[in-house]
Amino acid sequence: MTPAENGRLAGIPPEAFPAAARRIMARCDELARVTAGDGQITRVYLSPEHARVNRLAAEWMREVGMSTRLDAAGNQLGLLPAVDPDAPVLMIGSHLDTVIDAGRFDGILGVLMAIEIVRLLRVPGGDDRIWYSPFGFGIEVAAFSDEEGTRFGKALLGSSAIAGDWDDEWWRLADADGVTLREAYREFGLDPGRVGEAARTSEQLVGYLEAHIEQGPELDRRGEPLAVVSSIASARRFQITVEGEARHAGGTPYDMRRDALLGASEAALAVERICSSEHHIIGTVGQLEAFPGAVNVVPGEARFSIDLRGEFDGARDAVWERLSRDLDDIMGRRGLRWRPREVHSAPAVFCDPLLQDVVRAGIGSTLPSASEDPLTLFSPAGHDGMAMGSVTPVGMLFLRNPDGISHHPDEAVSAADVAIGLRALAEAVAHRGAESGS
Ligand code: HGY
Ligand code: MN
Ligand code: MN
Repeated sequence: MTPAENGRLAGIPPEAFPAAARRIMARCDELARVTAGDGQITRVYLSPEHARVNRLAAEWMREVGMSTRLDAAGNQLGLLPAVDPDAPVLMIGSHLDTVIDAGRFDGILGVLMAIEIVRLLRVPGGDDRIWYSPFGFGIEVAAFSDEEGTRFGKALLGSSAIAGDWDDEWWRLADADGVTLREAYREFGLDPGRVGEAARTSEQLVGYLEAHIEQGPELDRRGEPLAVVSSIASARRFQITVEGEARHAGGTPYDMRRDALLGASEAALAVERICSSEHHIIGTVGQLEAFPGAVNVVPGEARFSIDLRGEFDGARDAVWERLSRDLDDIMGRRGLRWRPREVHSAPAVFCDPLLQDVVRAGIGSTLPSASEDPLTLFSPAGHDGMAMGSVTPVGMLFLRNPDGISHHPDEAVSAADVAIGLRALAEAVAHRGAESGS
């Protein structure tokens, strides 16, 4: 029997799932040690740590029989081919980069689960040392190089390159040390002129599937381990500069002050007030700096970020218009000037109905009763599927994240949930295989 028989898993012993989950948990710990931060997990695009985790992921991909390559955008890829060498691939994966002082599962879990899916589903060829996908499509594991946008502000750089949506304007983006994206490519050993070679066509892909921790509390609150994702929020990110006047902190009366930090602070409160009053709109000010940054000087300049998300692009953009008008009022009243610079924009992505169905069937196979309906959730968190959605159908599986804490060292997932998640994901892939007639 092959794992694909009747679109259901067969011949996979039940203990294979917890064993794979234990391996994943140990590898999440191993990857957590590859960091630029002292006692923190911080791993950004095109850094020495990025190169090290790519090498580890490649080693683990080869161990389960995949051929590996680093693509032109620094994404680490592994291929389990179909018997037909011209067959398209189902891409499964997530990202290996992190935010600053991150948890150990965001992105990483999805890459490691994809590698275990290959181990669970692969079938031997005539020669026992060669492994194949049992389906009419190959399985390609993607360890995306940049999803978070931590280093250059613009997120989804790795998956955007694969989706063929590269914008040459991005080469001028610079990190906090002034290193441009173009320079960072060269330092990493990549050729900026060849980034287009990372692009894939719709014909080469069957779809993109990703498993990810939820990064919110819904599953934990409902006592469920898994959910199907219906859509991924649209996102825009801005860097705002506020200009006022730096003056003496003691000698300047309040009616003469043009305090840029107070304008920025009032703006941050406006972000909370406006976004929290709208359904499925979320706004966050995560960075705020005052200049010149002296204890006895009224801040003459302030810079802050706005991360704005929404279930629908139109509603998100309407909130940005409303926020802009509010900022005009706040700054005008305080004698300040402000200007926004948009550093990231990605549309909402709706998960493909067929891939939602196969993920739902996968989760269904793990439920005690066939009449239970798996939970469906919208994702306010961003994922590589936002970029991949422009080139291929996208499907996602969420795993319970206790207390919903993420982008924080306490981020967690249980080995038991990972084992259930693996079973659901393997079933989902097998169901997709059945749809392709294998
Ligand atoms: O910011 C996000 O939503 C994602 O975790 N990159
Ligand atoms: Mn993240
Ligand atoms: Mn992530």
